[in-house]
Amino acid sequence: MKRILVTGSGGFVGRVLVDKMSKRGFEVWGADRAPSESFSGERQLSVDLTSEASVSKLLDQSRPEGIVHLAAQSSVARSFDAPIETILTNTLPALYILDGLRARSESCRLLVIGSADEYGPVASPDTLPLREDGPVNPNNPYALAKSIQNQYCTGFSTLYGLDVVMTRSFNHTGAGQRDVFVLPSFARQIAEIKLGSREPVIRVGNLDVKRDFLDVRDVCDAYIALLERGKRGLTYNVCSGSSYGLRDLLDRLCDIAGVDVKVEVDPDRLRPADTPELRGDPARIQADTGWSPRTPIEDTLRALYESWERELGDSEDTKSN
Ligand code: A2R
Repeated sequence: MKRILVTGSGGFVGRVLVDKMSKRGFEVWGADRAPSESFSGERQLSVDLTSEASVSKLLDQSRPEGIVHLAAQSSVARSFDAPIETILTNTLPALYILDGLRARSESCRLLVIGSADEYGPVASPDTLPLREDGPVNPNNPYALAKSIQNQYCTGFSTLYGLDVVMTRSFNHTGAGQRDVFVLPSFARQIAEIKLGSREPVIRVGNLDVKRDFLDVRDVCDAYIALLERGKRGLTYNVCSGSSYGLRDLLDRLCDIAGVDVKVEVDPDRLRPADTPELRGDPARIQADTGWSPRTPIEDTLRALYESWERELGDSEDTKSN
């Protein structure tokens, strides 16, 4: 498998994945709504993946031997305000790709990215860590869409013998993630405080939740491992098996920056429904691919914080020049 199509190639994960795969000698094609700096020339295709005709053309142009389907409306918070857009964006592209592969009957492995959010609220801590064969119970529009996507990927794999592998990816972060997500939002505010452009007050949502966080670079290694060694028709947790409280991660970011802050809860940042703890069981991916995460959480937080300090510092320099 050499020629790989990455959808959502200009996004947070896509940029890291394209870089890693190119360095490992894959011929990488990228598809996204807008052109991205990671590519030059014909291997970058600007498409709206919610159009069946565009997806069909994309498959004909790139003729992939493997596809990593990342493209999505990726924000849970936004999904509450835009449920229809989220459900269409997070279901139609995979369906069109599956049907395109069915119609072409060419051998191509498809890796479809789902979410740990599909598991929904955890009824009791006894059900942790979450396993792939446990129940799903999506409680927001984003999770609902990802869960629908997982069901028809499984169905198409069985019904038509397509070579599909799915993930349920737990939280991940790192340099370059937008501040609509929780840790980049903390990192951005802390960097603003450090650079003197903000009072030492951080506005937060619910800090009493625990999440299983991975570094985006480890997540991309997991996707490559699943593309190469995942078992057809199976869903894999992409997770560390450990969870961290948001309060603890906020404290660690402040320590990295060397700032003292006051914390204020912002009601606009509280979600209508929140799951107290998400922690996955990585046994399946470890057994089938040998993958396990390698980046300590401290390194991830430092990379995230430093990327915001750099970005905000650069924009201050630009303003003052
Ligand atoms: O919406 P935009 O303009 O930011 O583009 C996003 C792109 N995308 C699409 N591309 C083509 N046709 C579409 N209909 C379409 N809808 C969205 O996918 C963006 O460039 C990319 C997603 O990047 P991020 O939002 O940065 O997501 P991230 O963190 O890279 O997540 C990758 C995957 C997603 O499936 C998440 O749901 C999952 O990992 O956690």
